[in-house]
Amino acid sequence: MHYVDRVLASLKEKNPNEAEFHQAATEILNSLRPVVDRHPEYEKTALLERFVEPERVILFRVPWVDDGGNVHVNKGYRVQFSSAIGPYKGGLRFHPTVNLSIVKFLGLEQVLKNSLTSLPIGGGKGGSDFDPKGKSEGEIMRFCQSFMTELYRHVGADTDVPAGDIGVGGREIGYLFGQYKRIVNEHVGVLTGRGLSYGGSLVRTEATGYGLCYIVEEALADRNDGFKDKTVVISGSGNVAIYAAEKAQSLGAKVVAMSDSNGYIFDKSGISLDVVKQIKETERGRIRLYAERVKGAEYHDGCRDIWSIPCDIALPCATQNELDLESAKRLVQNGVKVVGEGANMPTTLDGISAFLGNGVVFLPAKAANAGGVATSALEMAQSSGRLFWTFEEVDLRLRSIMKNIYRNIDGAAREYGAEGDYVAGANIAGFRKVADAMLAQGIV
Ligand code: NDP
Ligand code: 2IT
Repeated sequence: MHYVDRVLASLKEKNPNEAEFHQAATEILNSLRPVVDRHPEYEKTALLERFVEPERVILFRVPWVDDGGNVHVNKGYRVQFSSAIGPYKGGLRFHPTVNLSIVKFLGLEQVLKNSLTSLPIGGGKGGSDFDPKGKSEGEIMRFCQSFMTELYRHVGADTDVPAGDIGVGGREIGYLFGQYKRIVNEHVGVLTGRGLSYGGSLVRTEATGYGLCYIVEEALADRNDGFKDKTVVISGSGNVAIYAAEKAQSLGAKVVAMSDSNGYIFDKSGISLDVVKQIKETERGRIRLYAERVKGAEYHDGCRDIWSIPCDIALPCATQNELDLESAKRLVQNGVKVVGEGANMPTTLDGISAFLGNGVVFLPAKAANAGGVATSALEMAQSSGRLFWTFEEVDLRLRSIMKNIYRNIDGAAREYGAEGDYVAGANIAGFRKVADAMLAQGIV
């Protein structure tokens, strides 16, 4: 049996009922077959077995009291996956679906993503099955304080630096940071995505969505094309989706659809992003309201059919496995040219095969959404240097990081005879640096 197949079989046996983790590991390890064949030292040092096993998994209780005086208990998670190339780094997700499988798949993806940024950050991920929807400000604050009252002992500016993800934005990072500072008595860069008044970086809010458009732009430029006059469909209407839409529009594209977990809006004359921002960022309301406010716009229940809208560029920016084989086939039939993953693992494995098999330019999450964490690393650099860079400076760095990622994944794919297969390219390019660091550091 091939080394990769043995590692995968053992991973599934030792971690049953972790479907998302199996999915991420299968995609990654399958890409690494030719790399492992060239490097027998990996098998000798059980490098793949160590690579897929988190260094540390922390599970904890998060008790909190709601406004009515009722006591609730949620689960808290932090998976410190790999510190081979830097301190653990990765977001926190608050969503009722969060479980160990999801946190582990996100953590494994993060290890390779962070490597691709070329910055010195290891990989981790965390979160809770807490549902922020419908909670009051006070409830959100008390939950964040309780979460950090346990987490603080496991994190630190040079140890593990969490950030936002689904359900965790600037508001939550503020409450988490306030509690950390109160307990530890240190004003340090222990979280990224902080507000600009207390150590945050310009562009961090926009970074994931902007970075996604920068790498798509690079892939298009490589084919003598660009965003201008392209029709774009973006799923989600959270942090990543909103700033992907903003950048796509500023590069001359027309964004015609966005969604949330209830349904999607279609506006053939182009989405008015101010209205989306007002609904989502200010009111924390549902995307359905858009169609009530903008003439000519349609709302449809159910988010999956967003992929039936014809477009040149599809940017899934909501959640894992939101784009399956059937949706991929519809996009292909409707002539999609580029798919850029803003969310983590939004496309199922058979969906990815459909894109690759039909000549669609497919930019996988660990490369395409790396702009967020890359800008987090720039926030860390500014924190330790006691510096504050301008918007233009951070944006320029982000752009050059995304260009560099594109060149690296394109180059790695070519080197291994898989030209244009950026899934292989991203997995190989990300893995190489982690593997080198692991080999150099001995059996740890
Ligand atoms: P937000 O919480 O800001 O927004 C999430 C969006 O996705 C919302 O529109 C939400 O709809 C929708 N969504 C969430 N869960 C589901 C679901 N189960 N089915 C359908 N829609 C859903 O999160 P972000 O924008 O930060 O994150 C979006 C994706 O991008 C995630 O996969 C995240 O891991 C990834 N990502 C985020 C980065 C960041 O910097 N924030 C960096 C890199 C990747 P609703 O409001 O109805 O729940
Ligand atoms: O998935 C991701 O890369 C994030 N949620 C951002 C992580 C970070 O540390 O900025």
